[in-house]
Amino acid sequence: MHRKHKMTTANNHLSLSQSDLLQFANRGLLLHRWKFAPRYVDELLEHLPRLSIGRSETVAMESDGETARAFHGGQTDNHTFEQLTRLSVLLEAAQQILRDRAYVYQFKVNLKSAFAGDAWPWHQDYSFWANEDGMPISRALTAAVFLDEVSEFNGPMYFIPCSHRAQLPNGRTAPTVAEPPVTWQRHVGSTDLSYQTDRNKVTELAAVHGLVAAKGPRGTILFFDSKIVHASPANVSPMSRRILFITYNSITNRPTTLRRPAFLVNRDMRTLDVVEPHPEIIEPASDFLE
Ligand SMILES: O=C(O)CCC(=O)C(=O)O
Repeated sequence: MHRKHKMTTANNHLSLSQSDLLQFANRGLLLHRWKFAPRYVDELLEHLPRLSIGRSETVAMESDGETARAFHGGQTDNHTFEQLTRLSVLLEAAQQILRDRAYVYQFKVNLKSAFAGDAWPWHQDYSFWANEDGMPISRALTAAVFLDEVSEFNGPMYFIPCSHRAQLPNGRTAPTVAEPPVTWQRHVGSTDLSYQTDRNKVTELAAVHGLVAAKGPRGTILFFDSKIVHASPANVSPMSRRILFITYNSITNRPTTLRRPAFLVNRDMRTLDVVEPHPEIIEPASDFLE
């Protein structure tokens, strides 16, 4: 699809408002008032296979050994995805929340295939980034872009609002400490995810703050804090649930340990210029968090 992009700074009507920023600070998650239009989601889906072709080492598999669970990285080699990471509705918003210039720390698509997409146990993303990559502080966030409609049926993400402000250990709390080897697949796996949030803590936090399920139409944009406690159930439905995730990190918060592969921890830490989306690829979103 041809799009006329112009390089610019903030386009005010697409920017986050003060109340958006307050909501993110308080709850640790925010639904954007804008979403991507179906024709743009179609364009992203058309390019999706290119994130895996010839890049099998970057693809995580489900435990059945047959179904792809997630594609990692590849955005820097693909113009469509590279441009996506720069769009103001994502990058500008991330920079507003982080109050700093940002770069792409991680880029992935979780595929949650029909019938086969497995669960994600309760965890905080920052546990991985702190322990594995030496990310100094939690000044990072993730933008989720829904490539399929997400409903109560196809494995929506569950969040505990406000849990990003709880004092939780960043360490490994899964009952899997002694199991070598800790490969990168254990950072994206289902039952054996390396860093999980203690179930007693999840129970306590959920009793105070409740849970929300992130549901919405294709093109929905959702931001969540690197420390918010989240999970998702298996997808037993006949509908796939593909979500594209872009993690933005502050340029002053670069990781100190680069031992994981570049497709998990992007080595290109240069700041990005914001690109304004063509008006036809953006439309107002309606509320969906329950
Ligand atoms: O895709 C999902 O349902 C969960 C993803 C997630 O928790 C993560 O990538 O950290």
